Amino acid sequence: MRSFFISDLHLSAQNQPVNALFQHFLSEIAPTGQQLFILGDFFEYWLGTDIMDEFQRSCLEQLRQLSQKGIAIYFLYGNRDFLISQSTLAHYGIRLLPDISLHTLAGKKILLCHGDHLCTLDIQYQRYKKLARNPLIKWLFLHSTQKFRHKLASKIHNKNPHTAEAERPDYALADATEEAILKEIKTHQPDLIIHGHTHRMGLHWHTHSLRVVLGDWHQYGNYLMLTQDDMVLKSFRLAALPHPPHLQNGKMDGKS
Ligand SMILES: [Mn+2]
Repeated sequence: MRSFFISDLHLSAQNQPVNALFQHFLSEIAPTGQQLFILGDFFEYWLGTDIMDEFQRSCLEQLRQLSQKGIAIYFLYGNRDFLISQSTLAHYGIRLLPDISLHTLAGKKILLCHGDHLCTLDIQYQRYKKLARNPLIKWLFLHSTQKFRHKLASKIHNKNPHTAEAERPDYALADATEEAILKEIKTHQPDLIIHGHTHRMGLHWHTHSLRVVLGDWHQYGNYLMLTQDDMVLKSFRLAALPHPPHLQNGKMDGKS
């Protein structure tokens, strides 16, 4: 059994380089596994099934085709695509998981989450999340006019799109805190925690639990591959893409 884990692709019709990476992943990498876990922020934003664009539809349709090849596809919400309904996902052969989701894979107890709930010092974000996930607020948003939803999305979308992540004033606050991580470990005793959201790809030991942080997709696509014998956190790029400028000064760019 080979499982793949991805997150933070932030797919949108406007971001063709990332779409090209996703196409490569879909055709060459994902079909070599049996399970694909998408750990949130698959889309840059989701404004409702009634106004999904052709690009979003084709992404979901491609996942449906992957699922028809016998690959189980799981999805958990990120902060940008939590409005996709379970029934929309099911229509495309995708199974929705709760944000803290426990699995046994490759003989290991694995905790999957998007990762935003671990960033407990990001008070402003946690306040926003509480409001945005309120069922009444969600209902009101999804039933507001398309014009209003597009307007709000473009406001969020245009918020400092080119500010390097490490230069944001709240950068230090927007990482998973040791306290929140240890709380999850104490509650669930996982061998492995896998999450995204922070865009700080890496491996971290916390006592006996290993935490894998998936990377976001820009010049590189990133995934974790897990089998009984191997665990590989890997980045790939396409030959036609220019050399990533964000590595020249040792900082990663992007936005969470
Ligand atoms: Mn996120």
